[in-house]
Parts: sequence; structure tokens; C-alpha cells
Amino acid sequence: MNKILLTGFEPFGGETVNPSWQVASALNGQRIGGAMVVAVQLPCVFALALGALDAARQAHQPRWVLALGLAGSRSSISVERVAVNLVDARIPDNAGAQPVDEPVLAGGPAAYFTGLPAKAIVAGLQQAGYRAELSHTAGSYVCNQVFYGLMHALSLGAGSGVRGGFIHLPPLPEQADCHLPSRPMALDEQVAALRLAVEMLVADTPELHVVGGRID
Ligand code: PCA
Repeated sequence: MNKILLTGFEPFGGETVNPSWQVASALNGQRIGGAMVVAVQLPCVFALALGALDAARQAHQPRWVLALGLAGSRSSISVERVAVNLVDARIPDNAGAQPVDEPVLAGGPAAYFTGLPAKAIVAGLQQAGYRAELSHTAGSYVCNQVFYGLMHALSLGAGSGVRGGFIHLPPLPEQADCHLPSRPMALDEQVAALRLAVEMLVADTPELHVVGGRID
């Protein structure tokens, strides 16, 4: 059976939980729409995260790769559209490194677009009643690094048919240190939303060409 690799991050920035790993591990081992979910945790460490992702891809040979991370200041599930070749860390990573103005990949292209049907996933989530949005920046921290590295690796394997991308999740209600929205999304709701996103991805849902751009 085809596999989907779902990655989540360990807690970082002084938090004790990270919804991205809680969601990924909740779906681990489940069959969703004809695919088997394999969840792997990534370290929130610039020097290790991409190596861990590559090792997981080698080990599991997934047909889809969906990387998840926490966006502590957002209130919706954010389907990321673009990864940039930039690291500019606002806080140190879990190994104490805080690189500023470095490329993810020296000499690499400035950016990669997601391989997900991002607008279709946002629309599908919204129709099912979940708060979701299209995002044009995954930041400049470890999540963006992993997203960029993933899209770079998948571009090298163009033709292999592996599709992937990145989704940021909002904080859980118990993450009082984060900027909590008035109605935070509980873990159950995030898990259910991501199950639907995985279902749409493995069904090879085509992209929706509706307006999703922003002026600012
Ligand atoms: N969020 C951070 C890194 C790990 C995570 O879950 C980010 O958005 O870069």
C-alpha cells in the first residue's frame, strides 16, 4: 500500500507540547483513503531536521510527504504555498543555534512552491467547518527550512510522482504562552482536519483556481 509520510516537530521555544507532532502521531498507522500513514518526529534543530526528514523518506519510500509544524501566532490551519531559501531565526533552536540571514541551501533557487493542491485543501477544510487559510509565508525558522529542503528534494526526483508540502497548525488551547485565538482549535479538531487534508492529498485532488492572493 502507498504510504504518506506525516512529519511533526518536537516542542520548541520553551513549550512542552507541539500540536504538529500530536496530530501526526494520532494519525500514525491509520489507513486514509488507500494510503498508510507513517508519522515521524523531526527535531527542531537546524543542523538535524533535514537529515531526519531525508532518513525518513529513505526508510519509508512514501508516495506523499506532508510536513506539519506549529505556528504559534496563527489561529487557523495554514496551508503553505511557498518556501524560501532563507534562515533568519528569531529564537534559538533546540540546540541553541540562531542562524541569521543564511540560505537553506547555498546556490539554491530563491523559492519553491508547494506540491500540494493548496487552495483545494483550504476550500475543503473550510467547507467541512474548519478554520483554514492559504499562507504565503512559512516564516524563516526551522519549518520553512524543512519545507524548502523537502521541495528541493522532491524537485530533484521530478518524475517520481512524489507530492509534498507543508501545513502550519495553530496552538492548542493549553498553550497559554502562545497568542491564543478566541476559539482555539482543540487537538481532536486538528486531527480531524488533517485527516481530511490527507484524504484530499492522497485522492490526488486537483488544485482549485479560485482567488487566494493578497494585496498586503
Ligand atoms: N514550528 C516552528 C519550528 C517547529 C515548529 O513546529 C516554525 O514554524 O518554524
